[in-house]
Amino acid sequence: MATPITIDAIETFILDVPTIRPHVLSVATMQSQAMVIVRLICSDGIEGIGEGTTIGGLSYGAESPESIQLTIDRYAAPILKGSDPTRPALIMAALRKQIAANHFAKNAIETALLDAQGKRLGVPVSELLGGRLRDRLPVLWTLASGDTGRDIEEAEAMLASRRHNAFKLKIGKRPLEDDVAHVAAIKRALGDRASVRVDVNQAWGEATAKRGLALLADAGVDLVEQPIKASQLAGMARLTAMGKLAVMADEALYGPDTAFAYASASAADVFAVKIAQAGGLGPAKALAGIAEAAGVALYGGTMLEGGVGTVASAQLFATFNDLAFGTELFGPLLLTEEVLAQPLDYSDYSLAVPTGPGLGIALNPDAVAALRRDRATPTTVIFPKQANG
Ligand code: MUC
Ligand code: MG
Repeated sequence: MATPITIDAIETFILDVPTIRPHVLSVATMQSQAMVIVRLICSDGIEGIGEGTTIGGLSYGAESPESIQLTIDRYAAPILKGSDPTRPALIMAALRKQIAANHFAKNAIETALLDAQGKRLGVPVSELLGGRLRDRLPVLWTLASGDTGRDIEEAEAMLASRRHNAFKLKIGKRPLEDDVAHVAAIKRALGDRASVRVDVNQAWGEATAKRGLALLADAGVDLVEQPIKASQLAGMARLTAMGKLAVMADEALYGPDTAFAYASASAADVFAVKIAQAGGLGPAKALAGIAEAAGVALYGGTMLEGGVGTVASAQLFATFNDLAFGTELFGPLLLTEEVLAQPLDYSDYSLAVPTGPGLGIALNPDAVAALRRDRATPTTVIFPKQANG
C-alpha cells in the first residue's frame, strides 16, 4: 500500500513591510503592512504557502495579524496535524466545523492547501477552482496620499506608464464638501482618460450618503464603495435604488450567506469579492456565484495583501465569467519591498495571473529573513511522524 501523505509541519510568521507612502483610509492611516504567512510542509516534500492580511491592525475588521497567527498556531494546527493534504476540501470542512469565524486565518490555510495540491498535480490553483477564463486581470490603483495635488501627480504617472487607468479614492474622513471638492478636482484633471471611484469604508450616515451620491455623480464618479455601515442593509438598498451611481458592497460581504442577504434585498449593484473576508477561495467562489445568479456585477477586491494573497485572489478571479468592474489587486505595488522571488507582471493596466503549478510563485528567502517580525524566535510547529499501522 502506498504510504499516506500527511502534513508534517506548519510554520507561521508575520512580515512587516513599509508602504511607499502613507495610505490614508477613513479607518486608518497605513505606514506599513503586516502579512501573516503560513507554510504547510507535507511528507511528499511539497510545501504550500498562504497569506492572512488585514488593514490597520483591528481598525478594519475583527481579525488582527496577531490573532490570525494565533488562530492558526493554536487552533488550526492540531486539526491540520497528520491530515491528508491531497484532500484540501475535506480539511477545510473540518476546520470550518471546528473553528467559528476567523475568516482571514481560514483563507490563509485554504490558500496554502491549494498551492500544495496544485504543485502536486502540476496545475495552477485556478484549475482546481474550475478553470481560468483569462490570463490577465484589469487592476486599478488607489489614490490615498491624503493630498489632492499629490494624488493627481500619482495618477498622471500611472496613466503615462500604462500601469492603471482606473482609480479608487479613499474618502469619508473629512467633511463631505471637502471630500467632494477633492474627488471633483481629480476627476476634472483626469477627464475621460480614467475611471474614478470612491471608497467610504462605512464612514457616512445615510443622510450624508444620499447627498454624497448625488454630488459625486455630478462630479463624474463611476461607483461608490460601502458608503454606510455594512450592517445597514436596508439603507444600502435605499442608496442603490437611488440609481445615481453604482453602489458596491465590500465590508458587508463575509461569505455566501451575507452575499445572499444583500442580493435578496437588492442592497448593492456590485460585490467586492475578497477571499479573506469570505473565509477562503471556496466560499469566495460561492459568493461570486450568488452575485452572478442575482445579476450583481463583480469586482475583485483586496485586503492590500502582498504577493502571496494577491496571486491567490488572482487565481480565483481568473475563473469569473464577468469582472465588470475589474480588480484592485495592486497590494504588492504599495509596498517598498518585494517578498516574492520573481516580481509579478503589472503592465498594460493589468496583472498577469501566474501560470506555474499551485500559486505559481515562491517567496524570496532573503526578503523573508529580513522582514519577519519574529526573526529571533520563529513560530514553528513540527509534528512527529505518526506510526503507520
Ligand atoms: C478596501 O476597503 O477596499 C482596498 C484597496 C485599498 O486601497 O484599500 C483596500 C480596502
Ligand atoms: Mg473597500
